[in-house]
Parts: sequence; C-alpha cells; structure tokens
Amino acid sequence: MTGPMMVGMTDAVLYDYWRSSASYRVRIALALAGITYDRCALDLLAGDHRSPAHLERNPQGLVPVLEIDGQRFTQSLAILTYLDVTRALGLVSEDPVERAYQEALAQSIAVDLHPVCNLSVASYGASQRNAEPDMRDWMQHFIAPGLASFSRLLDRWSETTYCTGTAPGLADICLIPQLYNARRWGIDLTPFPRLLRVEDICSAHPAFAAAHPDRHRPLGPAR
Ligand SMILES: N[C@@H](CCC(=O)N[C@@H](CS)C(=O)NCC(=O)O)C(=O)O
Repeated sequence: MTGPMMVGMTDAVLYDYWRSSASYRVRIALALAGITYDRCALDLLAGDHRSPAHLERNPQGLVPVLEIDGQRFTQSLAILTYLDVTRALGLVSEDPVERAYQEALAQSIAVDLHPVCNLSVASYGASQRNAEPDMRDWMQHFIAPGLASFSRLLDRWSETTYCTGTAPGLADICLIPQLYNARRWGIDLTPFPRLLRVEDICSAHPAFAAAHPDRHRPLGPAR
C-alpha cells in the first residue's frame, strides 16, 4: 500500500487507487454529499489489492471499498445508490421511467464498458496476445474466480433459501444465468455447494423455470 492513510476526524474511509474510475465515481459522490473521509491509497500496479488485508475488505480484490456508517461497502454503483438514498443526493430521478433511462445510461459505462478495460482483464488479454485465442480458457480464467468472490460475499447472509432471503432477489437473478454460463464453459462448480443449493431452489421456482434458456432456444442446431 502506498500513500499515507490520513487519519483525522472524518466520516468515512475510502480505499482507492488514484486513477481508478470506479473509485473516482465514489470520490465525486462523497464530495457531492459533503462527506469527509480518510483516504487509504492502494497501488494497483504493485498488487496491493490482492493482499490478504484487502481481500478481507473485498473478496473481489478490487477498489473502491468505502467504510461508512459502521458498514464496509464495495461496488461503486451500490455505494452511489447508498449515498444517494441516505444523503438525498438526487442522483437519479424519482420518476421510474426517467430513472430507468438514467440508470441505463450510467450502466453503459459502469457495467459494460468499464469491466473490459479494468486492470486484470486488460492484463490477461495482453498476456494472451501471441497465444491462440481460446474462448474456454478465457471464460474459465474469469468465471471461476468470479463465482468464488460471489460465494465469499454471500457469506454475509446466513443460508436460508435464496441468496439473501426467503424470496427471490437481485442476487439470485444475476447468479442463476451466470451458473448456466459457467456450465456451458465447463467450469467445475463443486467448490460452490451453497450456490448449487440456491440453484436447485431457483430451478423449482416457476419464474426461473420459465426464463431458462432451454425454454427459449431457437429451433435447429444450437448456436
Ligand atoms: N464494478 C466494480 C469495479 C471495480 C474495479 O474494477 N476496480 C478496478 C479499478 S477501477 C480495480 O480494482 N482493478 C483491479 C484489477 O483489475 O485487478 C465497481 O464499480 O466498484
């Protein structure tokens, strides 16, 4: 870890990297909210984010991480939503239609554009430059660790039925398609028994069953 951890009478601690755009988003929102914070600067190029201490903060090994209100949050969009709701920042419209369009606009960068440019993805891509491109290797390289991080994040919730409660939630809706995708690429799911139990429960739910790709597969050979 580089850079001093500036301790003072502040409201929060932000673990970030100066050039990280996800961290930059959170710094903007903190400033909009007038929240003072201690900054704990990690050096991504030195691998600080993969240290045991940081993996304890964020099993995904990414920045930003924000400690605030007695909580430790990861994921910049989740943090922005939290700050927006708790500090009334007005970052999105209250009108559901306008809000959906505004979120789509933001997500086009944060959810689609940004991930393919982040350090670990870009480094892996560059390291494969002279190798025969292998889709399966690529998928396995990212999906298995992604599911491992998801599992560790899920440890926050004691096991009930679905990921985070007794009714289907956002996490289930994202997990189930990803498990389907993992199987497609031959990823061994046995290290994730809890995810498989959630999958069993979701499979029995009519909404998940109705949405399964096999119910929507075009006629003819799979492509
Ligand atoms: N979706 C996450 C993405 C976080 C992310 O990718 N952070 C980058 C810096 S912008 C990072 O930590 N990269 C380290 C790596 O790729 O190994 C968020 O919005 O917080």
